[in-house]
Amino acid sequence: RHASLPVIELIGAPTDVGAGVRGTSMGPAALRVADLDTALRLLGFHVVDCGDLVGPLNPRQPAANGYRHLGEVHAWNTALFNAVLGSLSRNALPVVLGGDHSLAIGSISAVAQDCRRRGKRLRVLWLDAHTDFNTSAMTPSGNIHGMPVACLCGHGPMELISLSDRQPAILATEVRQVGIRSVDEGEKQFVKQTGLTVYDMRYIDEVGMRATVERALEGLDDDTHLHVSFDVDFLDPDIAPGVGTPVLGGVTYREAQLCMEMIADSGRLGSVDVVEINPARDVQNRTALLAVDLLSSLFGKSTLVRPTL
Ligand code: HAR
Ligand code: MN
Ligand code: MN
Ligand code: MN
Repeated sequence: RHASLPVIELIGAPTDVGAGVRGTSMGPAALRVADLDTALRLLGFHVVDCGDLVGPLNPRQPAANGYRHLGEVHAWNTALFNAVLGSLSRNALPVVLGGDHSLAIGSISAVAQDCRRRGKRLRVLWLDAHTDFNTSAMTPSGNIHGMPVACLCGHGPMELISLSDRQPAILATEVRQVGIRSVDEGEKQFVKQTGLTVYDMRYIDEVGMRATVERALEGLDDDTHLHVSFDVDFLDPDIAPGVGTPVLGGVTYREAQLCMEMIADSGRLGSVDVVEINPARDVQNRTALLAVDLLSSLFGKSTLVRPTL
């Protein structure tokens, strides 16, 4: 164990209230069964599993005023906001085990507030098939896991945009999205209008993952806190079938490894979400096992020493 490494705190958030498909509530258990803690300890980290947060069950209600389960999503995010803020105040590195991606509202609101307190800059790397930039006016589903980036940028219901001490919690210019390949029609216009930086799958096809991640991490300095929000549907469903909303044509195993290794090399990683693992859709826990493999790379595991390129 190395004293210079931060303590990693695992925070389970077993919920699917923000999703359309049930099952991401089993994500934290799947990651624990896949031995996430051991994988991180092997890299020299001190790992504290804080256990699971407690929140409301899925009431299986239809959308009301453009939102499904707004009260329940708010309850989970309030609990997560407090847990992540506590973890950061202890100078630990929180890893949120989701749960659906609506949880990023609470985790990133806490990260943003902690950055302001410390006078740090923030960069959010959003690894996802989806931009998650819907609002109640444009959502095709009412599922709030399709809305977290919009909420964080100040476009959403009062209870979800005002968790942190400032509104909006973050600026769109602090976000870089990678792996995108499913954007709804209204959402597409809103992404363009907002000027969100999106490196979609075509971009990765054309310039490669190396140049993509270089650009997404451009401008990081010693005082930047890097938050990685890892929606596992970023990965191609052939290698990661255990997700609620799989989209064809995702990131390959090698591309994902390179992406994680380059983030590790930046030395700026400060907090992580691992979300949207759905064990009910998985095959022998392979999606959680793959996530653990990739998280090891994200936290600095490499095959040998880093080659000089
Ligand atoms: N865009 C769709 C919607 O808003 C689905 C997006 C949610 N799925 C996710 N998020 N896994 O990344 O309903
Ligand atoms: Mn220990
Ligand atoms: Mn997502
Ligand atoms: Mn997604």
